[in-house]
Amino acid sequence: MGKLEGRVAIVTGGAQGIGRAIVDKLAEEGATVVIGDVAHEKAQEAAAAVGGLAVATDIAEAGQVTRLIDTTVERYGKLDVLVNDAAIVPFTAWDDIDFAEWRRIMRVNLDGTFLMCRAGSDAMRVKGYGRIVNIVSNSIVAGTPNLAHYEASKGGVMALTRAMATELGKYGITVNSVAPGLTSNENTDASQHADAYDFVVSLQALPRRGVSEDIAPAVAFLASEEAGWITGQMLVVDAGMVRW
Ligand code: 4PL
Repeated sequence: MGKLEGRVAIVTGGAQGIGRAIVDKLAEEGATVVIGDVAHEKAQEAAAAVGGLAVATDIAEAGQVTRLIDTTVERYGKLDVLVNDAAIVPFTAWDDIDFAEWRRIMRVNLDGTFLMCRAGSDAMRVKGYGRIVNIVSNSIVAGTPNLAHYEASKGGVMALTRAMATELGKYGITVNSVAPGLTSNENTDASQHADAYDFVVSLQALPRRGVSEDIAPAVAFLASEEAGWITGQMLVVDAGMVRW
């Protein structure tokens, strides 16, 4: 019996990368999973593989967020778990971050996560139960270069997580974040971040390059009923690169 048996979960960004591994893990633990992603074809493929549903969603559009939540509740009757994984992972030197580039990242990573939390927590309150897990990054502790706007957005999500934990505890809702380190997946492999794989491993206590499947178990734990006395926390999952 999985630890998410009978639970209904939304995973944004579940079409690929870390989000896809989270979808597979939550389903393996018994959850019904709905994927909200702009990469709709890949999302449909990922959802079909676990008997779930994909709803084409740009999380930065309030109307699309409402549609994702409403579709989930109409189809499956409730919302127990919300994993906010959808994000843009840029690689931009500080000198090249103009205001348009800053807003491009903030719009999705911070504004979009806010919209999902705002609507998702309302749906959870109906049942007096909820688990929100926001995916951030260990780079907000490390100050990793070429990610200043991304780190500002993820630092915002970490702080939002703490504030929401305080206000939503009385409704049976926990709100935590998981902070992955650099992991190899189809997207990072194809990016300039791949050049840092060996350097990052040299900073880790555990000298092995991470993959998406290294992150998903921490998310499943915080999304489970047994994590019910943990809220407002950031769990760093990065082989010991940073100590928080
Ligand atoms: C250490 O979250 O945490 C590169 C790219 N290096 O996205 C990240 C580190 C990246 C990170 C991240």
